Order: sequence, then C-alpha cells, then structure tokens
Amino acid sequence: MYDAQPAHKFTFGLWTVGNVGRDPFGEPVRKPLSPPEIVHLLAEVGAWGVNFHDNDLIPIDATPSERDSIIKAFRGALAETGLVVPMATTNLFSHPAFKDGAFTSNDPAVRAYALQKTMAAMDLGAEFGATTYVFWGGREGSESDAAKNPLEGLKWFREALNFLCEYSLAQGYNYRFALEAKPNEPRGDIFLPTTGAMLGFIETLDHSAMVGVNPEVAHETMAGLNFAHAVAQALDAGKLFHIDLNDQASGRYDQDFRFAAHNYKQNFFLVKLLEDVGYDGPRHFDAHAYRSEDLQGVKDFARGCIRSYLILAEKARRFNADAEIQGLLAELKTVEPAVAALAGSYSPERVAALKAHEFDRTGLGARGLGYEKLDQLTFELLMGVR
Ligand code: GCO
Ligand code: MN
Ligand code: MN
Ligand code: MN
Repeated sequence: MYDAQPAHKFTFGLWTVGNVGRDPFGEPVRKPLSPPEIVHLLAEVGAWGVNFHDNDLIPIDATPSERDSIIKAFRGALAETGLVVPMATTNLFSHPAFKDGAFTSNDPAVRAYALQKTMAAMDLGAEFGATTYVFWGGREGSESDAAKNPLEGLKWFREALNFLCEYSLAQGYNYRFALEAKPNEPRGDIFLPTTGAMLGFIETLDHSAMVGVNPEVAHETMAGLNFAHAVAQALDAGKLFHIDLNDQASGRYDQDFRFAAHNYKQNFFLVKLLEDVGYDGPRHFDAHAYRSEDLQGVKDFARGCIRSYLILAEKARRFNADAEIQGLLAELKTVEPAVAALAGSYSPERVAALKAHEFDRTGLGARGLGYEKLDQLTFELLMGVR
C-alpha cells in the first residue's frame, strides 16, 4: 500500500544518502559511498531518480580520464537499475574560492569562474538527460552589509541567470531553471531569502518563462513561514518546477531531517496540496540521516522519507473522503445565492449590486466557523483514531 510508483517521481541527491555525517563540530561517522553504490542503494529503497551537484559525481580536481571512468561507472549503475537523472546543479559553495559567494562575489574573477563551472555542470547534467537545473545560492549573501551592496548582488545574480538561460538555449538544452531560496546558513544572510522573494525576482529576468522555484520545507520553516503557503504561491504562479522535501524545527540550525520527521501536520497539508493539484514534477528528498546512523540507518531514513510521503498522501485521500470534514467545509461556503453572487470579479452590475446591498455585519461577526472541530478531526484522522 505504501510502495512507491514511478508516477510519484521520488528522487534523492547523491549528497543526501551519501552524506557522511560531518557537522561543524564532528568528523564523518560513515564511509563515503561511490556514486554507483548510491544508485543501487536508491534503487533498493524504491527511488525513481537521482540528482547531483557536479562535484558529487566528478571531484573538482578529477583528471579527464578519471572523469570518463566515473561517468562510465555511473551510467552503468543507472542502466542496471533504471534510475533516471531529472535534475542537476552546481556546487558553488564548498571550494574556498566561493567563500564570499559565486555569482554575487565582489570579485569579478570569482563571478566569471562561477559561470564557467556552471556551464560545465549544465553540460554534465544534460549528458544524463536532466531537464531541471537547480540554483541554490548557499553563499550568495553576506555577514556584514559593510562588505557587500545588496543591490549590486541582485544585479550580478540577474546577469548570471540571464547569461546561463542564453547558454542553455544556445546549446539546445531542455532545462528549466529552479531557484531555491534559503534565509541563512552557511551565510549570515542569504539574498532572496524566501520563495516569495524568488518569485518576485524571476519576473525581472530576460527569460522569466524558463525560470521557476525549488522551494524547500526546511528553508521556509527556518524563516518562520508556512511552507504550504509558499508552495501554493509558486503553484499559483505556474512556477513550481521542483520541490525539496525534508523537515526542520523552527528556530534551529539547518537540520535536513527525514521528510515529515518533525512536523506531521504541516507536512500533511503540504502533501495534500501537492496531491490535490496533481503536481507531476519530481518529489525530491533533500535530507540526510541522523549522524547516529550506519548504512542500515541510511536505508531506514530513505525508506522513511518515501513511506511518510505515501502515508500522508493516503491521509489526504481520507480527508477528502471524510463526510463529516467535507460537510463542515461545505457549510462554510453555504450562503444565499444572491449574496454569494455579490463576491467576484469586477463588473458595473456587481458594483451597483454591492452598493445597494445591506450586509448583516453583526450576523457575520457572530457566526461560529467550526474550525476547532475541523482541526481536531484532522488531528484524529492523522493519529489514526478516525
Ligand atoms: C542546503 C540546500 C542544498 C541544496 C542543494 C541543491 O540547505 O544545503 O538545501 O542541499 O538544495 O545544494 O541545490
Ligand atoms: Mn536545505
Ligand atoms: Mn541543508
Ligand atoms: Mn535543498
């Protein structure tokens, strides 16, 4: 019942199940897995696809012949398992050259190197058939506003994206770009810190139609925002090109927990939203296992991400089929047809009708909405007692 089907398009990054458990205070706790080993692990847990940063696959200092043999081995693992590569991205944050950002570095040489590195990573992604290209500007920000002018940062970021859109089109790549916002970490502040900010910025780009967003549960939660609302805004704008699923407690460090590990209720509403609208893009888990885990724990983590999504999807179906819940929701919208017709788009007739109508303000204010009951029923449904 909770087995993944290809239609769910569950994906993981090489960097997620491949995470060795290093943190700012401690050394790795797990042995690195090679890309083919990761592909086989993902196939075993039921994933549909695998994504990568350029340097997850090809080390930054690999020789051309090393590159060739890595690509051959990875391709072999994909062929053996049937996994696909729907998304690729660039590591513009690990190397010290990017300590002050990549596309928004104050140093023009770094900005140019970031373009060169991204073009090469786009070539690599295209070789594997990737159609989504993610931009997560992890270091595109600052610690001190004395050091960087945010207006210049935005201008440089726009220039880079315009350049890379042109490059993608000129190469005949089928990429759609997905911009991923994060409020902070590893920088003190990261530019364009929320999905809403990205959506506004996208409209200023030369090829805005090929650029959308890759919202992440943890990132909006770190910003103290309601993730499902951010996703709804992206859907409404036709810009939900990709999504990063994981979990996070508000007000903590960047946790990257297993999907729905922390906030069952918020993630239930997220899954319900995605399922209700028939979102058909990849469902990407950008998370990693607790540092306490060995290889078995990593598999438990990956299976848990998939299973939790499917359990919440099943709960969403139950919510939609629950007569009492649906009855309460329908009741909320039941008013006399003549009154209902007063709300809607602009027309001279509606203006006249509105001006003539006398509203029962006291009655409107006195009406109980039943949200306590709705929320409790939701809780009981989620807890399996309904
Ligand atoms: C993070 C980010 C990254 C990006 C990844 C792909 O907080 O570390 O979410 O994992 O999603 O670099 O762009
Ligand atoms: Mn993240
Ligand atoms: Mn992270
Ligand atoms: Mn992410």
